Amino acid sequence: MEQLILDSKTWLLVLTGAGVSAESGVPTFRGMDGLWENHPIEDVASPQGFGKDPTLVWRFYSQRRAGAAAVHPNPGHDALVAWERHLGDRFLLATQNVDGLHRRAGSNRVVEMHGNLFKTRCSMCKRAPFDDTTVYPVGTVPTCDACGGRLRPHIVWFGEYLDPADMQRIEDFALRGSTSGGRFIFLAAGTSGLVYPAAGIVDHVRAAGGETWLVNLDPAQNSNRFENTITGKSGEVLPKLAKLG
Ligand code: BJW
Ligand code: ZN
Repeated sequence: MEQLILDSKTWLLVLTGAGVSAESGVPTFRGMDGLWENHPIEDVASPQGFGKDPTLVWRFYSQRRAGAAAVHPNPGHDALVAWERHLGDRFLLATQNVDGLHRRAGSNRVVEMHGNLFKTRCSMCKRAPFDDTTVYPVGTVPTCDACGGRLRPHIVWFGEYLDPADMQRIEDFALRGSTSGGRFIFLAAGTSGLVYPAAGIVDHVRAAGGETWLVNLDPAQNSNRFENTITGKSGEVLPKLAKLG
């Protein structure tokens, strides 16, 4: 297998998706054919779906909270922790995963692009998102202590904008990496390349002169836009991929 050399001139931006948590036992989205209990994912992960049936949406997220709380990081998560320790501020992890497993593994320089399963916020007032591990009883919708409005998961749903501060952090890192005079690498792992804006990062990196790598079990929608592709499980490939120099 080709090796990724991570030395004192390397800047590394990593993007992860559901496939990285698959070996921990977290189901992927497209692995479920984009369905949860026969509901299209867009129905339980969109503001329209929440407006129509908030109890269904809370059942989906409560079930996922319980599932994510019961699993553990895998060797793919651990490899990324080791790379961050080696590269320090020349490393950034942008994850689409909301399960919190990267932080539990020990990653610190993490941007959770699609939010966090263990945070809740009010859909009505400006109260800040708060930590919440509650698995709400089926059929209930929690309400806000401050305004009485419906609480919702702190998740970026379809049709919602990602936090501009998160996107800025990724762009700033890419700019610093690509103008550093060193080697700027983008590596995506365990993601189908279907959901934007994450799926478009590869194009921005190539335009900025970066090197691109993909580690995925199946071909991704955007595979042909990567220069290096490795087919396999992230928990097996990532621990062997890098040579720390
Ligand atoms: C393994 C493995 C192993 C398995 N090892 N690999 C431009 C073009 C077209 C559409 C759009 C566009 N810009 C925006 C859109 C609309 C939309 C979008 O992208 N739609 C597409 C479906 C076409 N995007 C948005 O709405 C985004 N918002 C936005 O852009 O705002 C601006 C805007 C406003 C108003 C209107 C329009 C635009 C927000 C997207 C938020 C996505 N949210 C979700 C659900 C919430 C999170 C949650 O509840 O968990 O996030 S969708 C779902 O997909 C989830 C994931 O984070 C995301 C990505 O999925 P991921 O991680 O890639 O997982 P899978 O399952 O798809 O793939 C897993 C892969 O792993 C597979 O390939 C396997 O082979 C592999 N694998 N085991 C390695 N062991
Ligand atoms: Zn409120």
